[in-house]
Amino acid sequence: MSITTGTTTGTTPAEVERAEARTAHNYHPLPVVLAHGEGAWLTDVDGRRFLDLLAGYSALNFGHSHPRLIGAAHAQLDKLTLTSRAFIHDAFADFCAALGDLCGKELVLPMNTGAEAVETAIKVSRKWGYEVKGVPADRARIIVASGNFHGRTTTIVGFSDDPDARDGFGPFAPGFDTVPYGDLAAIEAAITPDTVAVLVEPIQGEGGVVIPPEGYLRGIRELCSRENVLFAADEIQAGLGRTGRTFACDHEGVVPDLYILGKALGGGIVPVSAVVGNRDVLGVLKPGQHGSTFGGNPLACAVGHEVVDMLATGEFQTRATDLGVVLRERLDALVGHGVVAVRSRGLWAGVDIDPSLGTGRQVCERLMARGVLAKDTHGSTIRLAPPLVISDEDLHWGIDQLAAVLG
Ligand code: IF1
Repeated sequence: MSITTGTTTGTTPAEVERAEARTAHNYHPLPVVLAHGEGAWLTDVDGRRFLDLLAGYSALNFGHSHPRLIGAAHAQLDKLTLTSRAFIHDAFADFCAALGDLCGKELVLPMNTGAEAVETAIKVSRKWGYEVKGVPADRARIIVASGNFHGRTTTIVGFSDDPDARDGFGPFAPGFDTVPYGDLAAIEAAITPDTVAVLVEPIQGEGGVVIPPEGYLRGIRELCSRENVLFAADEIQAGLGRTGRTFACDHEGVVPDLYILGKALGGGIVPVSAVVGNRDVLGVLKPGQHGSTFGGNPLACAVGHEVVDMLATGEFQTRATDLGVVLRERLDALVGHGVVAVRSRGLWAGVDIDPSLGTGRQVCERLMARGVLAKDTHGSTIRLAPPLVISDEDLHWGIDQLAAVLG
């Protein structure tokens, strides 16, 4: 493959230091300063090319600068970019109808970031609990799973069990009960008359692409239906084609009461998130009770609608399924050769590296030197999530680089 890839440890130190001189150090980025992206490939300020195996934590499912998405953004940029929800604009109804139809639901509540959508789902679930289920005021409880990642607001980190995400940010909001992920009996045992929702990722991303036992999602669905509890599925990272289906819940034929969406819904261009459900749940919100300055803005709706149209054909889901077989076969072949365990669904894999070979971060640094960008989760686990537009050839080349750094 005649490409110039990252053959050193990254961009010149001066560029890196300049980038970091004026920012809070809430990240420890790899020493690379990117300047251009197209498809599955990125180019840094020195012209070095990198294969992107992170895809913005699944916000770039359609790759960098997808022509359909860039086109939709350009067309809207020249028309109207923001009105606030004090008024309606001509891209709003079509986006909400298209997204609602994709989910098979009646109503869409558009927000911007994933955390805002999760917070919205928490507020709606509580309000539904008080006004529909009849839970006494301020008694609502929501069941969450250990190992969760749902965002960085103080409500959300308050029910995180990751010390880095949680410590030092208290006091936290009450009303959350944590149970082991994948354990249906634990959910059943945790449900009380005050429980208004079960909030889980259908596959845990930051936990290291943790796939629950077959039947877990169906079990949650049945439990929630039986106990009059809402099933809120955080599909922000797992959804929108990543696992080979439109939604990760589709693998078990499960429809949650609330879809919580984000990341790829914005096409890798603008933050677009949403909570999607039926009127009997989202209808509890009345004017003035929830909102957002940018939620549902014209640019977001134009890009989000194009994303929905791109997902409607199923081509990206099929692509993630077919290339996911290649990804899994190649990774399985590395077990015993530097890889301890592999978890994957579609084009999304958690790879546990033999700790004796280094940390996940160290492996990612070695990958960067060979022209591949990826991100560790915790310890010696790396997550691989290429854009769904990656070619078969590039996917093989990327895994070849992983095999080489482990060899
Ligand atoms: C960071 C992690 C991934 C998410 C799920 C909600 C959100 C996220 C399942 C919130 C966001 C991002 C956040 C970003 C890194 C990344 C991440 F490492 F933090 F945990 F992907 F796994 N639900 N995940 O994955 O969405 O508000 O960010 O739009 O905070 O470092 P957001």
